[in-house]
Amino acid sequence: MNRLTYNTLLTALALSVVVPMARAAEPANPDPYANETPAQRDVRMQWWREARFGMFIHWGVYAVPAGVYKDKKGGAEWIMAIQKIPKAEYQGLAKQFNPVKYDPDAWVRLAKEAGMKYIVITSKHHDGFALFDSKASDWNVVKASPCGKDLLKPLAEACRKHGIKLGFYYSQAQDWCNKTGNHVDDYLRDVAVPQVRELLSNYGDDTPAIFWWDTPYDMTPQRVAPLLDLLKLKPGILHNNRLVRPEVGGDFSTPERKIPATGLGDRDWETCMTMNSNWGYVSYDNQWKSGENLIRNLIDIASKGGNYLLNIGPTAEGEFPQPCIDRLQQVGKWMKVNGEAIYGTRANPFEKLPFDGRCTRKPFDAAQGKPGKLFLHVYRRPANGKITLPLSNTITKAYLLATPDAALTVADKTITLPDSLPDPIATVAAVEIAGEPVVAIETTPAKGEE
Ligand code: FHN
Repeated sequence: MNRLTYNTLLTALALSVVVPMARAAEPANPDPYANETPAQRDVRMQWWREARFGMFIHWGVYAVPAGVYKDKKGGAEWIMAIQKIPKAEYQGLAKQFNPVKYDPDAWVRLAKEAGMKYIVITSKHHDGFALFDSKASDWNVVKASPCGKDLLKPLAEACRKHGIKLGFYYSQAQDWCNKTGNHVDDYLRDVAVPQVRELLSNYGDDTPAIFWWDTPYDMTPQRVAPLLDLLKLKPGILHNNRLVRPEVGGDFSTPERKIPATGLGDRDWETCMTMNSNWGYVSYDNQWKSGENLIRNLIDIASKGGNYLLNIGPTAEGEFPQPCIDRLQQVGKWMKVNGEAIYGTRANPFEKLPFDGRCTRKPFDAAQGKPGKLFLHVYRRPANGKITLPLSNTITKAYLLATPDAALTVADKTITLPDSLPDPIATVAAVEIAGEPVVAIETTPAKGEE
């Protein structure tokens, strides 16, 4: 074999070894839950599915104009964009953002008394103003406002004290002050990624429990990869579907201001909703939803297997508007009696309910020796006071959650309600059944069988 052929062979041999090693290794999937099993996911989601009810808080410099700028009404948290306020002028408003009445412990107690189990607060909305101390941008509450202190830290401490989970909302793609032009990649590199790292690192091992992305404009899998990867800083953290479009990823979908007619199948979901007509505080917005409406929304959402994230827009001084407090207390009063029919429940098993109301349920738990329970949320008492359930199961017991020691009359599949119902908004009857509900399919009798 001549020298040339020998060298050629050696080179080919070397390349046959080197090339595979040199081939770029497949980039690791940035999604921290890419390899999660359904059972692992159920464990991670359990507290959130149990919670069913949370508080959304939209708070920032936009609470200063509170919907009015130079005597013109329009916009809440979007006022800068809607009223085309020049950046320097808008940033000047931060000099008036001094929440001297901010009492995070009181906020958390109000949420807890309402029956809420978690809070999601806007750490940075589209205007770019951060409610936290950030090294990535001076446009934040510590450096740009007389407040001069991080507002998330005391809230995290109050949530920890009262056993409420805390989540951070973060607008990862829109930023009207920090992002110049369309340099989205520069913005992500210089502001969004460093700030998300700060939010995931600086508020304790348990905080945030949720990351709530929003408006994924111009987001691509490549652009969001570093943000997804950062979630590994908080093992077990939940995040929503709004990091990137199509909004099908994350741990739960987020229908906004609406309740899906029949839920979203097996997908976890959370309806976020304003208490009046705006997310951020608007001084003249008195379109408050009634307490009855809010309670029935909560029931309706739980009966379809979802969570309710109900919004508060605090004032620039750091207070919840009184109509919000009144409604939170009214919902809390109902939850004190009926929370068992909401927390940790699953969707209504029936095609059609034989009464005016909704149904939630808790599964039969053999390990704990707990019977299956149906919760009938009765909005209006049937004229004859009777409800016959299309069930094959045996009904072993029935009682109102308001009067658990007073058994209701049960005759086969029919329960008889008291002459008057204790709660005009929704009276809940708990119906214990043997096993998981087996819904009797209503069949119209064939010809001649009538
Ligand atoms: O543009 C935001 C809006 O201001 C608000 O934060 C809602 C809450 O879900 N999200 C976006 C609109 O979908």
